[in-house]
Formats: sequence, C-alpha cells, structure tokens
Amino acid sequence: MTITTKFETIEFSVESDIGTITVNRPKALNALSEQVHTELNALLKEIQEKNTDFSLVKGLILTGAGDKAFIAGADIKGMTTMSASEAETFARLGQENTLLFESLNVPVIACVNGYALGGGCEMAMSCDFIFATNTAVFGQPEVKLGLIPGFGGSQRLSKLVGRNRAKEITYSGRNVGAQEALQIGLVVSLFETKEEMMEAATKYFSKMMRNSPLAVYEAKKVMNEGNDLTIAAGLDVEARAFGNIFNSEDMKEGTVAFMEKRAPKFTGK
Ligand code: DAK
Repeated sequence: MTITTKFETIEFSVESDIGTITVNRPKALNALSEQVHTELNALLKEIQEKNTDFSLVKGLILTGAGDKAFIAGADIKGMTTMSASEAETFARLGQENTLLFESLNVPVIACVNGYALGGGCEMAMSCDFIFATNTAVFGQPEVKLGLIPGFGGSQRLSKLVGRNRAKEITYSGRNVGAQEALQIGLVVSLFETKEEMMEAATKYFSKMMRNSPLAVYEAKKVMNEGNDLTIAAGLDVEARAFGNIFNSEDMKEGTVAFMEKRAPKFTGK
C-alpha cells in the first residue's frame, strides 16, 4: 500500500511501518503556507482512508526539514495578501488538519527541532505527544502580530500545561525554551540532537508495535474524547469502548497468549 498524491512542500516516507511527515520549506523556516495545509490535508485524508487495517503505518512522526525549525508558524507573508474568504479557507484547513492528527488511528509524535511558534506549536500540540531537541523554542506569539492563536492553541495549550500558565505564555507571546517546555509538561522528552530524537521516536514505535494496534487506537480515541468531557461522561465513554474491545480478535489473542505464556500475535482486528 502506498500514498499516491504528489507533494511539493511536504515529504512522506514509510520505513518499518513508521510514517514520517516532514514539512519541507526550510528557507521559510517551514512556515505553514496554504499549500502546506492543502498538501497535509490531502496526505492525512489518504492515510486515514488507506490505513483502516493498519497496513500502511502503525505510527507517524511529524517533523520539520533542516536544523533551525520545526514550523515557525503560519506563513506571515502569505497572510498579508489574503482576502477574507481565503483567510477563512486557510483557517478551516489548518484546524481540520489538527483534528485529523487527533483522529488518525495511529499515534503521532511531533519531533520538534528549533522553532515551533504560533501555528507550529499548535500543530505539535495536536499530535499525541512531543519529543524535542535541547534547542527547541515553543511559543504562541500571535498577539505580537495583532492575532490570536487560530489553529487550536487557545484551547490545547491550557489543557496541556494548565490555564494559568497558558494565559501567561499567550498574553506575553514569549518564547518557551526546551527545558521549560519539559518542566511544564508541553514536551515529554528532550534530546541532544535531531538524529537522537528521530531514533528515539522510531524506538518508541518499535516497542509500541508489540502491542495491539487496535487497543492503542481505542486508547487514543477514548483519551482524546475524554479530554473534552466531565469525568463521569469520560468514564461512560471508557466503559463503552472497554466493552467493544471484547469483540476484537486482538483482545482474545492477547489474553490467551498471556495464559499460554507466549508472545501475542496481534492483527489489529
Ligand atoms: N512566515 C513566513 N516566513 C517566515 C516565518 C513565518 N512565520 N518565520 C520565518 N520566516 C522566514 C523569514 O521571513 C526569513 O525569510 P527571508 O527573509 O530569508 O526570505 C526566513 O524565514 C528566515 O527567518 P529569519 O531571518 O527571521 O531567521 P532568524 O533566525 O533571524 O529568526 C525567528 C527566526 C523564528 C525568531 C523569526 O523568523 C520569527 O520571529 N518568525 C516569525 C515567528 C512567528 O511570529 N510565528 C507565529 C506566526 S503567527 C489563523 C490560524 C493560525 C494563525 C493565524 C491565523 N486563522 C484561523 C485565521 C497562526 C498564526 C501564526 O502562526
């Protein structure tokens, strides 16, 4: 199974069941132009369509080309010439892409090297979690441009680091360095170099792939859905999903394999 769409501003490759999406505009610090969003949208939809049985990928990495930036935000140059209707299309595409990352049936790790500002920070936060290098710089500097975060940053940052810290960061538009990002829970692990970070993401997925892909997906769904609910409603979602998974072959295989003291062979069914 392969991806057929051709891209100019992003790259997509698959190795050992791990897909890597690279935003590839290093001269503009990988800023999110309308073309990037359009191409990302087409790619994510094609992955969603072709990966229902986990035959294309079991995990995804989102990263930026070059050493200087993950994504330095929405493309400011492109925005200055946008009409209101083009701005609306741009906003909807960007927001839809963040929702696609959240709804894909496999986990997505954002591997952040250098700047992840504005829309870049927002794209990273829509992934399942963030790895970063020691040189990473996060922030929501939109207010400095007379804007507010528009790809979910006003919502997701609060949920990740707490509302007070998110407000403090957003109102000032200040940079958040890698160490601070780790300390406040925006990032889960830091690495010396981009190579070490990419290797760690690959290792993480290789270990994760011993688990049932269906169970990992169900866990992702329930945890994302519960994020927007009261604890009681979230527990209800969990109970229903827990019941549903008893219909899966993977659940039977996992429990039988444990009883038979052997490694399970999961199929994602
Ligand atoms: N857009 C376009 N080009 C960018 C860019 C960006 N966000 N960031 C950097 N570049 C370009 C620079 O213009 C420069 O291009 P040339 O001049 O060489 O042609 C090249 O990348 C290298 O950048 P610098 O020369 O500035 O590099 P430095 O190392 O000196 O500085 C920097 C790096 C990251 C500190 C600086 O480039 C910077 O401050 N960049 C802007 C960062 C920023 O403010 N990002 C947030 C953008 S606002 C919306 C939804 C979402 C959004 C808006 C609306 N709706 C729903 C409607 C999101 C908004 C944002 O993300």
